[in-house]
Amino acid sequence: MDSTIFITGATSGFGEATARRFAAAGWKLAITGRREDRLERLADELSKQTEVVPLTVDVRDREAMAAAIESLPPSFGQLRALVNNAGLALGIEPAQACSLDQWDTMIDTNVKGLVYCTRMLLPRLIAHGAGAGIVNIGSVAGRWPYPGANVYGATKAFVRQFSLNLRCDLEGTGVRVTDLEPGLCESEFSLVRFGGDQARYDATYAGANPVQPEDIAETIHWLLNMPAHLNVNMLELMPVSQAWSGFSIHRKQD
Ligand code: NDP
Ligand code: 8X3
Repeated sequence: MDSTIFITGATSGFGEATARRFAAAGWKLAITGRREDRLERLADELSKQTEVVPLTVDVRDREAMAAAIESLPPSFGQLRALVNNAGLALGIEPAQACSLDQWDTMIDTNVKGLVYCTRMLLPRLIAHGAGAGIVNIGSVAGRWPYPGANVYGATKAFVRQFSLNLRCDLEGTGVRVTDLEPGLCESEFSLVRFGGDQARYDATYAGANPVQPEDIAETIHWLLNMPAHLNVNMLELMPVSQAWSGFSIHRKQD
């Protein structure tokens, strides 16, 4: 049987690199994103290698997601893999200075969008059975607190717990679930987070030799090609240049 993969957020960064990696490996792809021009361009390019179905859809729009999934051709009736990747961070201000609209957008995308895709695609993954897998893109921000991560980090903590809970519910189906938690990775993520500020983007990655989207794609490919009896529950991945600093202590001034 052909291998099929559904990747959300394939118009840039990890999702795009993952689409390229799996197309090169001969898997059939369903790819999503809101930016239709980019999605169509990628689909045209990868169609030379494999069957690609581009679905221009916002993961926050539950009805549109359902319609998009319903429109998949019969060859996607069974899915071997789902990569829940679409997501974003907006801002890095302290909670007391944050915009509630930005918090809504992160929760709607990173939490609600991810659970919509998962719930809607679970029957197709279960129909595949042994060897099928979900990779949810969490983050180090879901595990380690840092100033300004407030709601973004909390959405990724949700992703981790949801992934672990899915493992319990999917027992006996053969479907595996991994929460992949990257650290500093170079992608448009930081342009989005900093509202298009190129100088802040450059400063984020300067001299850090960050993880690249292709590294994430390779990791996802490895995860989804492990022997069918193995499940990597959580995987945290950082560049060697990144580590933790100590506790912060605010001291009274005399
Ligand atoms: P990019 O900004 O390069 O890619 C984000 C992707 O998500 C784009 O394809 C974008 O497509 C899509 N997306 C965003 N919002 C929506 C939406 N409402 N509906 C559909 N698609 C959406 O960032 P990355 O590749 O770095 O990020 C991918 C994932 O990895 C995110 O979940 C992010 O939180 C996570 N992550 C990133 C890290 C990093 O340092 N870069 C580290 C750890 C985790 P479009 O705009 O066309 O809709
Ligand atoms: C992205 C990694 O450290 O910028 O999830 O939050 S971080």
